[in-house]
Amino acid sequence: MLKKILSLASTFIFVLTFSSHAFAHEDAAHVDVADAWVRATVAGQQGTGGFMKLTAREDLRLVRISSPVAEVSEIHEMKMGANNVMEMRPIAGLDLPRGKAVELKPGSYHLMLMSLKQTLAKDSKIPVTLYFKDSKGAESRLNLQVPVALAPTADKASQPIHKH
Ligand SMILES: [Cu+2]
Repeated sequence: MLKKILSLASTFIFVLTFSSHAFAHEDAAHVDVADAWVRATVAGQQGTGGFMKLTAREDLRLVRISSPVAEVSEIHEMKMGANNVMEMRPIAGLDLPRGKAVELKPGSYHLMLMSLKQTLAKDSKIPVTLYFKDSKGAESRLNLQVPVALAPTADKASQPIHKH
């Protein structure tokens, strides 16, 4: 009987711990997210980018992303290629050293949503899930509702969505 109570108590504590994380549902990664936004699209547009500042509370690596609004979701890097042309390409992962803010921004690292299933209207929000691996290879994830905006400072929708 005591055992049962103890196990119930620990379940309760577990639930409390996780639900106190305002923005993270399920098995939340230890990552703070700030200034997240996804660029709005026009009808028929195939792809768009997502941007945010990620600060991990332990050494983590962003290994993949997903969103129900896109057939294909990738982590991209943009940099100057040959002939002084900006090029972007998918990368296998993005290291997030503990305590260091890593910025995903236009012209640099970004989340790439392709083969969009819908137009992303300004001032709406879309679900995006980030998947991380820690130094031991354990996976965790973070479910976000990311504001859709025209530019980072266009309006309030692009203000930080995750605060402690
Ligand atoms: Cu891209």
